[in-house]
Amino acid sequence: MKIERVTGRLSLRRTIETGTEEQRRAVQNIIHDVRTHGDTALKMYTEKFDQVTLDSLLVSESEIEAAYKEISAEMLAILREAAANIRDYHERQKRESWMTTKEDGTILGQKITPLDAVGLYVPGGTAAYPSSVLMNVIPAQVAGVKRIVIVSPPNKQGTLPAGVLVAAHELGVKEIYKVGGAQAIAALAYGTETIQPVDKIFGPGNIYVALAKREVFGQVAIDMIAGPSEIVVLADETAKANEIAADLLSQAEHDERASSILVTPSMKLAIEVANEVQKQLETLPRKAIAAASIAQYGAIYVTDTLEEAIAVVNELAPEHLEIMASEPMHLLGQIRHAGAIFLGRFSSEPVGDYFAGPNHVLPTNGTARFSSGLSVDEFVKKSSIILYSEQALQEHGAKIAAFARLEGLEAHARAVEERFK
Ligand code: HSO
Ligand code: ZN
Repeated sequence: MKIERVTGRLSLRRTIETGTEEQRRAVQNIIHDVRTHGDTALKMYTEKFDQVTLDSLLVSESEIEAAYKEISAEMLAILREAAANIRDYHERQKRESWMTTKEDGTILGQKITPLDAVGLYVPGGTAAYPSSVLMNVIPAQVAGVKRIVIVSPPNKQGTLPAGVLVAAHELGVKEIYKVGGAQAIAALAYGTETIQPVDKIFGPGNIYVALAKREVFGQVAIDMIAGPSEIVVLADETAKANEIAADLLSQAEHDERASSILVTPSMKLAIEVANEVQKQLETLPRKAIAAASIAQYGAIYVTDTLEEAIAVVNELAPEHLEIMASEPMHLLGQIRHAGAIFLGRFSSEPVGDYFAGPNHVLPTNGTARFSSGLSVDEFVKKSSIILYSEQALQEHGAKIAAFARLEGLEAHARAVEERFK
């Protein structure tokens, strides 16, 4: 891992994949086909891209049963405990509707309503994470969303990974469709004979999925466009090199484009961590991915002081920040930009990926400067409430009419005055 002394400005920002003109056109064609041919188009594209012919897009009872046979009782108990922790944490995010009354009888308020229907895209292959099913479905349920739909590309056997099916079934998700890619996003946005449209689409996917989400935005809402995972470790000389290296590699194994960075004022620690990363890499099953990620997007930044290291962290605005210093809680106040903050050596990042309770869908690419992780808020909307009393309108009506005439909107002014003719 390269060690650099840093002084100036830094940025984690990798270029966001925007796709080629050809890819955009392909996605537009797929969406058009799904809109005009519905299920027929979905099955045709599933044959073409996933090389499997399906009778039914909907996951059947017997597939769920088969999935349960693949998951041990111990694993099921772990999944349930994680789900309970995640539910507990998100319950605290729930916001209540509110109303306030003034002396003249005016009532103002804000009504919180869950979205009616949401869709979750679960990517195929090794990125089909059961933990992400929990992280997306649970906040939706806590918000009160009634209809939750999962879509995911089928494997060659025409089914979905057991872990994904069990996680979804545990949460009571009934609609799980075996369809992926841009065609799945089109189905969620516009609907087909089998799949009723939803109001908002969540979840990561490949470039075609990302482009399709961008394409249907407006017809439906979409969540953030998530980039590859990132971890920044802020450490002082008291931290342990082997633990830091292990945590850096935990995110490096996600993706060749994942980014793992250590920021420290200690050159001694920097050298130790660089050696440890090399050593630990050797025995990782996903060594090729992790090594590529470390080579391209890994870094160790050495600063003169801990204060400067904190400044670098804020500059990077990472998805995950681990603070491994003697008094991590004392540094918390100085951290301004990070999706999730892990304090102390026993809060290894995977604790948050799977189990602690906070969401693992977090802002990447420096977007922690202005956005937050997935929460219950993303599954509700707010309606404002206005009730003016006769007394209130009498007192303020003329001002409202005057304001309307300033904008040249006579009908607005008269609407208010009509009450007092
Ligand atoms: N670290 C990922 C989430 C995840 N990790 C899922 C393991 N499974 C999000 O940044
Ligand atoms: Zn992870």
